[in-house]
Amino acid sequence: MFTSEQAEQFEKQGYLLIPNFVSRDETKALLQRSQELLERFDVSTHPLTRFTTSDKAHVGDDYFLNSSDNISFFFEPDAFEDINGRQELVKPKEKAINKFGHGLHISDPLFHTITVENPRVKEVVSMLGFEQPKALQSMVICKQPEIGGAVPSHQDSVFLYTEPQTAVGFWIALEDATAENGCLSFASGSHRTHPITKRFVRKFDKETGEEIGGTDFIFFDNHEQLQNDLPKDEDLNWDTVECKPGDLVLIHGSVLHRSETNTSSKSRFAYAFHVIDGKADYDKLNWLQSENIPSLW
Ligand SMILES: O=C(O)CCC(=O)C(=O)O
Ligand SMILES: [Fe+2]
Repeated sequence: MFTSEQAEQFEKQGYLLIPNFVSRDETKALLQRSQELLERFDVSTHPLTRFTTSDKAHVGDDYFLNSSDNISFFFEPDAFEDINGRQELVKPKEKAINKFGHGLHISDPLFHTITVENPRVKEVVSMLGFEQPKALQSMVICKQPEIGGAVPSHQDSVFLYTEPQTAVGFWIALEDATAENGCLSFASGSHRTHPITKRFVRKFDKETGEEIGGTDFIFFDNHEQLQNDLPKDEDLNWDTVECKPGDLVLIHGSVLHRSETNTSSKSRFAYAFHVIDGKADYDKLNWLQSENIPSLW
């Protein structure tokens, strides 16, 4: 049961830990499927391993921009080393991927069920007041041993922008997430004090209105002023949220959150998906465009 006290705590903190949201068996099955997907993925056809020219970043952009309804794999930069002027993969592929998505909930039956057909998820979105909840994106974040990169402080609505803002993240630990292996931490209450002042967008030609490939940030008029006026990350209080497999962390679209590098020997797999309300406007500037955004009811 998702109680009104939990909804209140979420509104207050901008995040909420719900222990045992997914059963032990389901969590195990999701972790096992994640490992199967990593094993099955063909590294030889991946753009970042095929292209070593200066175009690499753009190839990555296209691969990223086309990932909304399939299972695309994104490497950890530290899985590559420069060997005789070539970037070579120096980790086994299963240990080299930072995350994969963003359409697990569309293409994989197990992830589909846990996301789109999950009565507990429906209960949470209903309690949070969603009218037309839609599962916009999903990913497994691997946070690999030794090289799992940090996720710098950010607000999800910058990347999943609706008007009014409605994005909420569902982050489910598939393994223990601890301070050692880079669990999430939150600036509690920052969703109330730190408005969204920028957006991550697709690039368009100003004259023709045509999409020109790649992504960028655009900044709102209040961006600079608020950057100066609001407390900086280092002056905020960060709550470290350790999790057991199957625990859920709900993430408000405007709350500042981050995770540290994993320097430990243990991976930290998590499944995260984001829900928006279909009643809000989701425009074509958003990096993620999809014909196929599943409704939760
Ligand atoms: O798993 C992480 O380290 C970051 C996840 C995150 O920022 C999100 O799911 O919104
Ligand atoms: Fe996030």
